[in-house]
Amino acid sequence: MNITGTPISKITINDGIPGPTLRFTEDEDVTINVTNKLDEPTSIHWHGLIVPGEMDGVTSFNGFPGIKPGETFTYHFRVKQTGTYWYHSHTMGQEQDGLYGSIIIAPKGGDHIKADRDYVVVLSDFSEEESDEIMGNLKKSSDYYSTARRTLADFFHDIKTEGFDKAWKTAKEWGAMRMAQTDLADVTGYTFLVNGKSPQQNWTGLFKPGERVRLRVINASAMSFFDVRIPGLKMNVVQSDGQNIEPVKVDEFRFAPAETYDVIVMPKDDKAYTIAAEPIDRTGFAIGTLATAKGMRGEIPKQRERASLKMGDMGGMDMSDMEMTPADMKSGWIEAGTPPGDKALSYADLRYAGIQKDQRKPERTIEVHLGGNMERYIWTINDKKFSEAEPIRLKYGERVRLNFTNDTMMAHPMHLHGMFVQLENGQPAAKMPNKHTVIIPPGQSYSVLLTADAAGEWAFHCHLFYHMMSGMMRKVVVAKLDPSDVPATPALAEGGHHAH
Ligand SMILES: [Cu+2]
Repeated sequence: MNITGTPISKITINDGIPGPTLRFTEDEDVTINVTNKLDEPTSIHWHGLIVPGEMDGVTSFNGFPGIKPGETFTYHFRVKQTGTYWYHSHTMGQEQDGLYGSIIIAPKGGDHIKADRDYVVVLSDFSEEESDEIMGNLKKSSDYYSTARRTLADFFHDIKTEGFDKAWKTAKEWGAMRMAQTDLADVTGYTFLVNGKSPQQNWTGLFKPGERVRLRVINASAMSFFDVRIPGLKMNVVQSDGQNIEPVKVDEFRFAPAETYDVIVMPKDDKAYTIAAEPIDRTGFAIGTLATAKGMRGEIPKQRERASLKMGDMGGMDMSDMEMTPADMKSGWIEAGTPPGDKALSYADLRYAGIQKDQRKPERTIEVHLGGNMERYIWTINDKKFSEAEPIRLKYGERVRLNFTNDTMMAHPMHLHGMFVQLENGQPAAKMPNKHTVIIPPGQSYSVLLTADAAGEWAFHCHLFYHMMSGMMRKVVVAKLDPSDVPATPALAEGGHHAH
């Protein structure tokens, strides 16, 4: 591949980064033959698709053996849902190194979301380095990619050796908040791509003025949260993680690796509009263009201020002794730099389009603490990394709450395979949106509900790639019991979640 001017080796699917868009129709049986031409094992996971465990593509889960060099594995499953999804390797660093693509599932009998044009917008973060090198650098020093982070790592070190009070006083003496300069990303140096194209290469989607254009925006990056906007256009958000929602008009949205939003835009002028996806560490843009003719370019927006961490991002720490005004507690995470009067999408806006079938209250709550050790670059769930932890066990059919608490200063997009969760976002149970990936902001708590309606072994992990690889992952086991033990719920009786 030559994306940045330097030809380098990357992993491709059918010769492309991203791989081909897979187009399915609801209720059809699909067969996908994956031939591994690499000299290492591989896998493909269908992100957000509800498939039997052995088709989910996580090696050693549900007896899936992985795909060895030279082998072909045949995936076969029935497509039980509709919407926008994606796929990626679940083996080593292959996803960061190019092994990803998009999935579009058309509703049987036509889509009620009408559009004259329909484009996939796959965002990714491309590095000339290989994933192994990046991981090695982070293990050597978590601040490898960020000189500002040193201050923060030092601060954590001081807390350990001197206690929080003394460390905080020292930090204060440095001059207010030097650590506020710390950015919100672990890895920098990426080139951000739209459908595999750099800002210079400028992926372009054509339209005629007045047309309704559907953009299926997929964050297929390894480590990058993006603020997405199209200056001059309102975006009508119609899907979140592939699931239809009641439309919400916004000027911008922030999303994490693995999340997707479908938006409808209606460009009225005969000109070029810029799709600008800005990573939250403000180190560039993924840029694409909506234009009435090839070769046109819109204006590139000005880079926004780097979001900086504030005391509010340190919620996991005991700050009871500190003199702070409520204003100090505002989280740097939420400072997206949205212009006054503009509307940024919030999870609270998401309302399921339709009526949720399972509206039971949870039978129990499972606490999920997200933690990390920056000195060793280890990321944990309930203080354990994946290799040290027992699975989380759920009874088939039970309704549980996952209560996340983020004790770290980074946001973590938590992804569960095999089942959608419902966000407890303030909407009534009937209207809680389905998600496959949920951002837990730094220092904050967030809860979701889950109906354990898929028996099997399911990966549950942070979708920041280097966090998953360094421990922030669990196996969730849903055990099928005697049928008489399974509660009769409408959701289960009808075979799980549907988009409609
Ligand atoms: Cu994480």
